Amino acid sequence: MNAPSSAIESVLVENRVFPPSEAVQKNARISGMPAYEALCAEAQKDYEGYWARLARENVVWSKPFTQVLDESNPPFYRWFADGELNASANCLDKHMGTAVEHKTAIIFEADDGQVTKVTYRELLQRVAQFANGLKSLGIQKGDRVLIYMPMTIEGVVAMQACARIGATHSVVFGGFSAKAVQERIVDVGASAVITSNFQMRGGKELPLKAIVDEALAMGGCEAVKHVLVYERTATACKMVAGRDITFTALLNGQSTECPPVAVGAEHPLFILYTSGSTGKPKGVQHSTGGYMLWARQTVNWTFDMKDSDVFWCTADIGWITGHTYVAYGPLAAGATQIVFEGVPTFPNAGRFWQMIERHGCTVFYTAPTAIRSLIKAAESDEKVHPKNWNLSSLRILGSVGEPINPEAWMWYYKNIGGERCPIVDTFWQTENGGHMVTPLPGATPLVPGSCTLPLPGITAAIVDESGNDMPNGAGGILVVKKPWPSMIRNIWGDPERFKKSYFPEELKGYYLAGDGAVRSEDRGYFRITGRIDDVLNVSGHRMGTMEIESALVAKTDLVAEAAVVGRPDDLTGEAICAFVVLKRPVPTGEEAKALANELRNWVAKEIGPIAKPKDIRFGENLPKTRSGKIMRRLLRSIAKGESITQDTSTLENPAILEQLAKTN
Ligand code: 6R9
Repeated sequence: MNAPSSAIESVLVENRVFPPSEAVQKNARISGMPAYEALCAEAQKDYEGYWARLARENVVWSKPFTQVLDESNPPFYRWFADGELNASANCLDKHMGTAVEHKTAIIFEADDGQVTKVTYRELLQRVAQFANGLKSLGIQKGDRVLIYMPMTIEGVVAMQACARIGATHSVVFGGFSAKAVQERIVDVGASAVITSNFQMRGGKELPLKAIVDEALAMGGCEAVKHVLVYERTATACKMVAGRDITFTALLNGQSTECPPVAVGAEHPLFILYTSGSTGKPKGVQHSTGGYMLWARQTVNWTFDMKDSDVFWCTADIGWITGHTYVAYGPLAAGATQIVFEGVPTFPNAGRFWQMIERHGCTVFYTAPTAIRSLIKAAESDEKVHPKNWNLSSLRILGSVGEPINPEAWMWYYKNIGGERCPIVDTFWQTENGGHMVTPLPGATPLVPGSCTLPLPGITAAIVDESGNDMPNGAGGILVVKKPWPSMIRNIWGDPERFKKSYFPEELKGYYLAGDGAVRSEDRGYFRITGRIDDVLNVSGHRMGTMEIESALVAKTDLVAEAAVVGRPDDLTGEAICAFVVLKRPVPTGEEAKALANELRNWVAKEIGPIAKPKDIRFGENLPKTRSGKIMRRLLRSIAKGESITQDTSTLENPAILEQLAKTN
């Protein structure tokens, strides 16, 4: 493990305090710090009793649980294990016969601006019909279904329909390559793939089904018996007879009623792949009961969701944020939400602000990287500045995915929130299931750049490498001391890696988040200082350096060796820098540019465009110790453009540093 990075630290310190607005505090579910503290005290006094209460209040159980936390086989914790429920019933059926039944569940805005709305009742019918379609193909409880879909109502329907019949879904972000799709199909053992002929992004029609075809042709996917194809656009795509079926054909004649299948609380609702510091992406396995509890509870606490709210989380369903805060949480809370197909810059960089005005959005949740790029756009073009739109409907703003720098925070606060809306800077991870450390809009005084305090019951702490508590003001490793209901249950098919990655022995059995953090001396507020492992955060997307290195060296005709590090980037948070040794002399000028581009495209093909290195530097060799270890610290300095001040005496070939620093 590297020491917590101080790279982003310099731009992250800000001491102004913004107490909760009175308007939000007045009717908030958690109103004022004493209310927050009372919940923390309740959790501390009777941990299991607290979670049992929340589980009863937030989840509809078809069979009530009698056990709360089962710690008999750590770290394989089980929650509410003898209880039974259905996640889809908790999002849809439970609203039938209530005021929510005919309320708008989803306001869908397509890439081209066309709007479609569905009520909770209609959504339930569509989910049930789709679930019947899945059943007609023989898909059933326990099967794994891979979903590779654009942001659409149909994407949410596909996830909910799997949940309804007890099939475990694994959603793959539409920006991942055929190779990445194939690896996930194989690892998860999918028997069906749900996809779309094309997706529309920024006015362009991009293929999805063709990528699935390519993935399936790579081999190892023999278990896939069905490919279900949503006809998003009128353009035809290749269909394989006997394997592929369109949504229209699948749904034809299917009933809009389908009883939800009750599953045990520990039944895997989904598996979502995320990058780790070593090896292939990890299939993060989540439960049904504990996950649903926290999805709903955090929507109600962090976003203080009210009946009248119009919620918009801009995350794609291919990421955890799109699972918890698009596909499940808002529906379980009975909220009206916006689902957006397109990109924030099409037809121009005012799209988000225009949509907030158009739909009367009240709670807006996005990533710092989007905010930073929209600041840049607004500063260079008056026409897309948010002041051109009426954003007075907003009452709460949220941030997720990476640290938000105080400058971006202040701009968001002033220009989007009109200095009226609290910003909830929510820290959490794929493995956490839902928010962990975050302000509560009606309670927590805000400090820009700080995710403030753990939610009640979340035992987040900062420790040293032996698991000892660090005092406020001293940085350390972020851990969670006690298991919590929505935590990761396993790495799919790899329990050993699960134990090693998240519960290293030296940390006393605590959950290791993989981030460095520090608590402020005055308030004990948490500030995340960045990953302490070899995971990069590029535009809020997690990328393993090893993953990108393996992709580069897989280009065996060209690449001999590669090392990948991150460097700070104003727009994307971190940028990917690759140092590459070719199987030919070090190129310069146009040749170097052409080869760098070839390698970027190669990485896009191996993993996806989000993994393309921004910088590629060529050298004869990499800086290594005499024992052959690549000195990444030095590479990080070179990537940042710093002069090397570290001790280089253990280097095998110090001259290489100069060469790498020169080429770009
Ligand atoms: C939800 C999500 C998790 C990593 C995490 C951390 C970073 C997320 C953050 C944040 C600072 C925040 N991260 N939220 N850092 N402040 N509010 O993003 O999950 O894709 O798994 O990424 O993102 O480094 O470890 P995931």
